[in-house]
Amino acid sequence: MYDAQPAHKFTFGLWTVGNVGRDPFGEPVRKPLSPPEIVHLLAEVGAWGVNFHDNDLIPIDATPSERDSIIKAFRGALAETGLVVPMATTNLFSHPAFKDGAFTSNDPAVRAYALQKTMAAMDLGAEFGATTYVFWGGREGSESDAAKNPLEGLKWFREALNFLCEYSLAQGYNYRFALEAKPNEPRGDIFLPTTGAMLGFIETLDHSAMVGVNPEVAHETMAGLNFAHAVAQALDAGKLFHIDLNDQASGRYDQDFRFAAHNYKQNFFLVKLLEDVGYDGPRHFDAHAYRSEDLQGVKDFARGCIRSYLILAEKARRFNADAEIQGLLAELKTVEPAVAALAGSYSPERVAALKAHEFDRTGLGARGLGYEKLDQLTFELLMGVR
Ligand code: DIG
Ligand code: MN
Ligand code: MN
Ligand code: MN
Repeated sequence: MYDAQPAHKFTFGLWTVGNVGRDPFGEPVRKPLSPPEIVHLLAEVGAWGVNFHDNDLIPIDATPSERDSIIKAFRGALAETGLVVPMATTNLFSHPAFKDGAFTSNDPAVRAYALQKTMAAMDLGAEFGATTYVFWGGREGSESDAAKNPLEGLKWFREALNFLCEYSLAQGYNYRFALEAKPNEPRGDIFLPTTGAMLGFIETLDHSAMVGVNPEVAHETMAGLNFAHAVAQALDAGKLFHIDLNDQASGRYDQDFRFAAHNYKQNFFLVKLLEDVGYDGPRHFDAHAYRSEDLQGVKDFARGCIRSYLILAEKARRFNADAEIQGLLAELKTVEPAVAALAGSYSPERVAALKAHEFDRTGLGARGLGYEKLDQLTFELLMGVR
């Protein structure tokens, strides 16, 4: 019941199980794994696909012959395991050149270099059949707003995305762009900090139809927001093009925990939402093992991401089949015919009916809604006692 199938489309980035445990206060604790080693590890734990930043696969200073042999070895591992590459992205945050951002750097040479690097990375992703291209603007922000006018930052970001949409179309790539929001870290503030902000920004782009979002659990949680609500807004707008699953304690730095490692309840409602709507995109785990872990621990981490998702999906099925829970929900949906007639879109008849209707606001206020029982039943279902 909790074994991954290809239809689940579980994916991991090379940088996730390849994370060597470096943090701002400590050196690596694990030896690096090569891309083929990562591909085989992901196949072993049941992943369907693997994603990469350009420099996860090809080191920024690789020679052309080194690049060719890396690509050959990676392609060989994909062929041996059957893993696919659904998503690619660009590392526009590690090299010092991007210390003040990439597309929104004050330096036009850096902005131009970011375009060049992204086009090359898009070419690389297309070589492996990637159809989603993620943009996470980790350095697109500021510590002091004295240094950069946020309006100018947004203009530059829009110019870059408009240019790269044109490039994708001109190349005949089948990319959909997915913008990933984060409120801060590594910058003091990152532009377009939430999925909602991204959805608003997308509508200002020349090719907004090919641009959606890649919400991440940890990032909306860092902003103190309800992640399932952010995903619902993306789904409502037809813009959930990808999703980064992990977990996070609110009010902390970006922890990128194993999926559902911290907030079972929030992630239950997220999985229920995705399963209820029949989400058919990749279920991407953008997370990494605790720094305490060795290679076995990294495999435990990856298996845990998958099993936790499947366990919560089974809980969602039980929630939907639970007679007592569904009975309570049905009661909430019970509406008197006279009130039901008031629903619907604007019409002069409806205006007249609304103006004429006698509402019993005392009765409306006095009605008990049964949410305590409903939430307790949900808790008991999650705790396995029903
Ligand atoms: C941060 O969560 C970002 C980077 O890991 C990457 O650019 C993107 C892809 O999932 N998420
Ligand atoms: Mn993150
Ligand atoms: Mn991350
Ligand atoms: Mn992410």
